[in-house]
Amino acid sequence: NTHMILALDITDREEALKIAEDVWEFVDAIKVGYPLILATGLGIIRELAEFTPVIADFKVADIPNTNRLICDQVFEAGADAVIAQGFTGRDSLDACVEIASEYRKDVFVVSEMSHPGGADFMQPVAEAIAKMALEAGAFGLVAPATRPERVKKIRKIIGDKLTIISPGVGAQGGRASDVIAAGADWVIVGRSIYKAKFPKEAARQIAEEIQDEIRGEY
Ligand code: BMP
Repeated sequence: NTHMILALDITDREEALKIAEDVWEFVDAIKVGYPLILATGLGIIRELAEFTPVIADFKVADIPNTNRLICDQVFEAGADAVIAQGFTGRDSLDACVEIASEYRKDVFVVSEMSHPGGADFMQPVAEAIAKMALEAGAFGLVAPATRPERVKKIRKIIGDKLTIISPGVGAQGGRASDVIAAGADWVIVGRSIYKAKFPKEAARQIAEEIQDEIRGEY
């Protein structure tokens, strides 16, 4: 377990597969989203699933019926988990959880986003979203590595019942060890790996930083 997820926001299929092949041993999952899928098609999910589990980051944020239709497509395409927004409310989230459970797959819910604007409107509702995600039977939350103190707060609310995956490490200024110390289970890293001159080395370094932090805790 490396406690690291690769965010593969690359728009060239060959390049994306090359990076996945290069770094898969240092990550526990690959997160794909609009940039890669819109550029290369949904079929890339099955190709990447050869290397690791795939998290489909579509930030699903619609009415329950549309959420159901979206999640069906995502899981039919071979994804192991989907990311949904929480602000659309309990019924919309329930729809995602319902479809995921039919496929025996997982839902992650965004509580608050990692960019500076994520503090504008999302932060005040993040704790309510975290509680809702817990009650709805989601698998985990997406919480910001750029604000470890917020991850700590969210962890207090949800206890050990939900997994926290945390983007914002490296390019956005967060540190992997800080957010793991704050209670995240996995860090999500994109540019710091796929834009590095040597992606494998970059991945290895962050993985080591995480392992050092975890060892230090015991
Ligand atoms: P990077 O390490 O290059 O900053 O990539 C972070 C990834 O996590 C991107 O795919 C981004 O869309 C996603 N993400 C984020 O950065 N902050 C959030 O709050 C939620 C996200 O999904």
